[in-house]
Amino acid sequence: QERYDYQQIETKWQKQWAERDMFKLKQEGDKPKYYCLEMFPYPSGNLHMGHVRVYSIGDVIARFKTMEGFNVLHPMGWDAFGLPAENAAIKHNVPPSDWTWSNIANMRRQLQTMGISYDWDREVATCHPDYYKWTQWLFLQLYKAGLAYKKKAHVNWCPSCATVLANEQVVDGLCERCDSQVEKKALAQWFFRITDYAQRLLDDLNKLPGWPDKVKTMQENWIGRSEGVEADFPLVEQKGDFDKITVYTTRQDTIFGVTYLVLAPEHPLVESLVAGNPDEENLRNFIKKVLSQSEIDRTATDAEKEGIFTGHYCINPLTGEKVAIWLANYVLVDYGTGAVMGVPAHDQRDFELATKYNIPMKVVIQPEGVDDLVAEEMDHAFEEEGRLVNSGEFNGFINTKALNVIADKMEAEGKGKRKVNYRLRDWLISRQRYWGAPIPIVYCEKCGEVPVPDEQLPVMLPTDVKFSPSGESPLTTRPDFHECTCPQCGGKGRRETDTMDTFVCSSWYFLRYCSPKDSEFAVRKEDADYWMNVDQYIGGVEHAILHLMYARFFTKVLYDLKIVSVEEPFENLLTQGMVLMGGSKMSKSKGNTVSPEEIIAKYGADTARLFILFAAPPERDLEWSDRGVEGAHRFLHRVWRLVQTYGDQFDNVPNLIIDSPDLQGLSGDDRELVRISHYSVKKVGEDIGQRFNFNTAVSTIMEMVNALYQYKDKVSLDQQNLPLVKDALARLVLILAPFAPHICEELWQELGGSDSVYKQAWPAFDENALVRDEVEVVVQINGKVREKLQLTNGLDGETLKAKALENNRVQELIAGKNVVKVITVPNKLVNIVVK
Ligand code: ANZ
Ligand code: ZN
Repeated sequence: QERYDYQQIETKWQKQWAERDMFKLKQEGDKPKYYCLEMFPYPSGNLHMGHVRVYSIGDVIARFKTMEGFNVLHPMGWDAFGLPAENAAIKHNVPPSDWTWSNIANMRRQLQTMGISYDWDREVATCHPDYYKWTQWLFLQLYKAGLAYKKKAHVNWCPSCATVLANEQVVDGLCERCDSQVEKKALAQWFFRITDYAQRLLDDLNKLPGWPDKVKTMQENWIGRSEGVEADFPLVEQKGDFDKITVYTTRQDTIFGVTYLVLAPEHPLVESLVAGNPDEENLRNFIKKVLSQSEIDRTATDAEKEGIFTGHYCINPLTGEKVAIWLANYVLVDYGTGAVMGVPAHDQRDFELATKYNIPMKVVIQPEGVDDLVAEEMDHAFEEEGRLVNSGEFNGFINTKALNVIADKMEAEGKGKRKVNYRLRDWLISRQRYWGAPIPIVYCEKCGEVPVPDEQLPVMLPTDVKFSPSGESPLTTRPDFHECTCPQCGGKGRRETDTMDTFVCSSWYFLRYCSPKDSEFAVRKEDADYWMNVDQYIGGVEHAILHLMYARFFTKVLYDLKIVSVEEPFENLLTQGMVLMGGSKMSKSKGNTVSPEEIIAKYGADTARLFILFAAPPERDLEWSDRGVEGAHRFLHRVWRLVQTYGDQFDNVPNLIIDSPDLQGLSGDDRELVRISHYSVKKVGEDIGQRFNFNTAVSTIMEMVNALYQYKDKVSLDQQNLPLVKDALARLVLILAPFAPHICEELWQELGGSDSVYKQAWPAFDENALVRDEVEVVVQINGKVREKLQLTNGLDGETLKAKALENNRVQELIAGKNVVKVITVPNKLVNIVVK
């Protein structure tokens, strides 16, 4: 074949691979296993370059590990529930399920044109009843273990649409659909008790040396462990059920500096402080205003601190002083105890509130050796280390040392207790949405909350739905869905109409891939035992916190329930960088995207893959470059032509790979050919297998191709060692195959290879072949590089000097000058000093 007809080649092999079930997993008993997983995509409609990048990376690894002799699990599926399908349904009047399945079909087709080695028989889609049946079953396992529970939580509520909004649907405090002011409404919501696992999720980060440090740090911060004290401030007068307020502080060393106390506006005590209060109206307006602010707006460091005095007081347990009780926006109800002691001199947020409302400040820490802080003169809080003052018996202590002493005293006197807190909250998993896995619970007037029995799963999501203009979930408006009988007493029941957060579906899909078709189990124990953990997980760093935390949580729960035997799901994690265009992330809204489909049509999938793997190391951002794509394309042409040059010259050369070449008696050029071939195999294998340096692997392959061309151009055909050339070309094709599988499959067949290139073993290399017979020695004159000599390895200094001085060019350059000195470094350098 003369021309590199990539379209014909790619179509042909994709078809043949499919017909021959090439990528169907065959679990061979004597091989070790390798589970290579890329984060599955949301079926938005079309692949984008970010997808091309992550799936190309995964495919190189999967193909390489297959060649290395592993049983490789390399599956693909769809994270298919979620809000965009509902929005599309409302906009275009198509049912979410139709929209989703047609997107899946399109994206599957696009992925297939990339030639990725997926076992499509293992495909899963989270919106398929065979999948969400098990999501529901897992929900029930958590429920039965006491890890799923219902409680009231504040959700975004659009009063005019009469519906709950996801955070993304609230734009600048307004409903995305109708622009009304969004309110916070307390509605009963389902939660998973991930906080029970906070400490384990934190501790076990130490068991993940194969994760990037930045991801582990993000998880650590998200878990946000802190050690402090819960301190009791007795109320001056009992209010309702309360006779004290418990605050959480990590800075009990500052307790003598407390000048007020703050409750979150949602704190349960607040109602009894407000009801009948002379300032009731203002207080209620304030509370309403704060509740309409998002948590982010309330807690951002630069957010305006706002508060209001309740008119009530409590008592500082250590000083006995009367302390005013305030409400403020920056205190959150669901962290610590929802109450904070205000120390304006030493906490910046408190400082800002106190300054704004003229609340007194009291300095209780002086900077060491300076001792001149005066409350009236401060322009920000003093938060550093120092010595305690105005702190009674603790005066003179270094504040960090006083932490323990004061905690001891409070515990001894029953005024407080040490407490560890986590920023991590329980996971709110219910969505008042249609396109998600229905939560398998029935409410019965007699029996209350009743779990749906296993044999009634899945609770099917109706797919023939119409949306009302408000976008309310069709589940709530369809009696045929929510009217049911109670599984326990047979009486009248009402089905839960909330569905699960899509993060629930994606928290266990890596397990389903181990037994994708099983009808008895979510995952078969023996399958999970064989395949887990995922050896290499690849995906975007945007999932560093939520998805990766939830997947770890699920794995730990399933470990505790003895469903799986591993405590961590992902042994190694690679977070690939973004694909940039002109320095910013490719995105539809910026209009700077390049369509993978067009690139593949124009240059072929092999070019697209090769470019994207060559353009940057996988963890770095990658700048899209048309020139780069063309370069990759030209390179493949060059590889093609090289093999074609030899054409029928190989007719009488039986070998492909020569395992241990006979190095004796080879000419210099043949010897170098062998060296380059073996060196390239070694280098590319290490770059892929040990470091994921795909870009340097590709440049090594490019250098190898250059060397092969040099050999071809330099040595006349009748002098060429054709068995060695064929060996070199076979090696080239094998090591390029993980990157550019179609062209390599075609060339492999042309070289006379048997079976598929995908089924070949990664070639071995011979250490002896790596040793250079010749080395390049640089000749400098007065320190400037003037000539390079190819010399036999290992010459001594005297010989080197002689070789350099007899060189023609060197003689020209030093003609008429005095050689003062010659310095030699064996195998490297000759420096001639002249005057
Ligand atoms: C008094 C104090 C003095 C504080 C001081 C800090 C500095 P971490 O480390 O994140 O756990 N806090 C406690 N509960 C809160 C809530 N629900 N909403 C907002 N803030 C809250 O932070 C603990 C500190 O954050 C606590 O220590 C408390 O303020 C505040 F010089 O108590 B501190
Ligand atoms: Zn009942």
